[in-house]
Amino acid sequence: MKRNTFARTAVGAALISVALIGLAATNASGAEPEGTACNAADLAAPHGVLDLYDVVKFVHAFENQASPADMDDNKVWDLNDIAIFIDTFNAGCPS
Ligand SMILES: [Ca+2]
Repeated sequence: MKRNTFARTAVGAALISVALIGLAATNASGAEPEGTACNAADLAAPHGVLDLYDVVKFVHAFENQASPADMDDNKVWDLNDIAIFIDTFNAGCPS
């Protein structure tokens, strides 16, 4: 039980750190740097690379029921959206 609590705390702290780094990467206007997303899972800069920033942005959008996380565009945020995100993320950026 203590092990699970520690793991959750460590993962939570890591996610917060990544989110703060992501915020630092935004420019002065608050918009993300220019770039072209390589697929629907490429949600965060740097675009053209699928990484933890994209996962954090998806989780944040999913929690807030924001459009980037509605992967099948049906205005319902459910397991299907998570599955589509994972499949798209795992497909990777075209080389
Ligand atoms: Ca959906």
